[in-house]
Amino acid sequence: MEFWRGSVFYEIYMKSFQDSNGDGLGDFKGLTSRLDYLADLGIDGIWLTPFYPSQQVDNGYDVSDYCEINPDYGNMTDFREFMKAADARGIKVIIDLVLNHSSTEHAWFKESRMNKTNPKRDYYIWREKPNNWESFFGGSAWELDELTGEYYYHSFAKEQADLNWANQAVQAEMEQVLAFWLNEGVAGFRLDVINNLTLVLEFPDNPVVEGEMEHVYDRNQRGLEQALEHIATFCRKEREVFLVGEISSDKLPEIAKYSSKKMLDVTFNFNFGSVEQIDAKSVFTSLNEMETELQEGQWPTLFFGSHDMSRYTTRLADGNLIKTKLLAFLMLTAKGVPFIYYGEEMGMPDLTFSSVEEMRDIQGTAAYYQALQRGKAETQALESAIEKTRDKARGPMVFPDGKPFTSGEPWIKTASLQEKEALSMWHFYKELLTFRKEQDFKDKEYTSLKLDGEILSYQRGKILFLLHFGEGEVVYPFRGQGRLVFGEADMLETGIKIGAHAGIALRVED
Ligand code: TEU
Repeated sequence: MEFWRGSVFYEIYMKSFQDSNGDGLGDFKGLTSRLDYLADLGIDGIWLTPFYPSQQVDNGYDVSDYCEINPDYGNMTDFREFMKAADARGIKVIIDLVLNHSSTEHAWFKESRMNKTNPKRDYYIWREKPNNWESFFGGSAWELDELTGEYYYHSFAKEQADLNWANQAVQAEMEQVLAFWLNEGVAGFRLDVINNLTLVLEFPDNPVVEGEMEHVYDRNQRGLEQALEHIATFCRKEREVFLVGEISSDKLPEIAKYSSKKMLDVTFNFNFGSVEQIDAKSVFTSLNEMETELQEGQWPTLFFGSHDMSRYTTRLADGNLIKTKLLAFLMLTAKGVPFIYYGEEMGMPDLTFSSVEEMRDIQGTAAYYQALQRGKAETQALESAIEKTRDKARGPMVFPDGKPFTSGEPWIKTASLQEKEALSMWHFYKELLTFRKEQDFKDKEYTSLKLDGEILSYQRGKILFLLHFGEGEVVYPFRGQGRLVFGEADMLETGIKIGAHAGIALRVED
């Protein structure tokens, strides 16, 4: 079995995990000092957000050198020590790679913009005239560069110029980048917005329906499969390499196309990540969809949060840690590859904001200034910035041994998040991860997947999972022979009595 199929990954947002030198930014030395914490928690792999030199216009997703370490985070020696220490603890490391665009501060772009005949001109996408394509952060995706009087394409911020993947020279450069990090021992890559790689090179305008642009010609284009096959074949020349694709879509058929033995191992399934509400029925529908839309061997990802979205305890559980625990139980027991977002295990909620000065993320600040430009009042502009800012999920990590509980760090949203609750969350994650390790369901398909009222149930191997999404107690009419192996419930003559928002596991006999 491929190592990733039974693994639990843990996403670390570089800036906010652990600082070692008091400059207020996380770094590799800090991270290394926390590996024991992560090993003890019981995760198998780490996904690191970009740590390369960068202007930090989009938190490092604007890379200015693909084969170096941002000095804020340390140096290559620190990175190697981190890798060695992770390896010694059996923790695999996958790194975030931004193949779609680079920073405009990258040497390639600096050369590219010099003149129209520069050998690096075609590393990027230059046009005499823009079309109507919009950038993800708002406004035109084309920026006029005075130097040559042409426009370059940027599907994100104007400081993130899209690389021209149709150019073989760009592919060859990126192969060297992949080889560099593989040689450093990374177990795989999280490939950022990988579905933006290919474009319709005639650049037709995208249709606009009711004021909203439909991304018909700038995403998921022909040639993407070949590009991914090419990357995958290159990476897997010598060993197994885990490839996770970020395809910005919550539509399974769309993302499933790109996961196969020849392409990506898994593609992020944004379903749970983008929903605003969750209940037994919607989870049942989603899990069923994963069963019907994915072919044999295709494995879904399971996550509720990331650096791009509101934290799930706030978004889906109103900060109620009992409900949050049920979702954690789902993420770590359903079929798929779970990705824990740092701090979830402490029940960290979203940060709150009262002014745009407190924000760093371009998605929030851009929304603010664009609203003002459209003539909105300051309060409305702030509202939209608060809605959009991804900083809400990027607060400093609080460890169980940390002091912030007494000093009231800004990430503590309400007084109701007490040390006791956070620690109980942490214990829960640890127990669940230990349970996962001990039992043999991780690589198993579902032998049943059912919904009975507010109870979702699935069986994998010999373990039957019951997840109760409702209030109050219910009795689930279980008649077989079973032993409770996780969670709390009363085994009655008539069935199993389960409390509100509880998840339990039974080992059943044939
Ligand atoms: O995100 C790409 C992206 O479009 C996501 O924002 C996605 O659409 C959203 O999460 C779905 O809900 C990646 C990085 O994760 C993000 O932080 C960067 O800003 C972006 O690429 C540009 O590199």
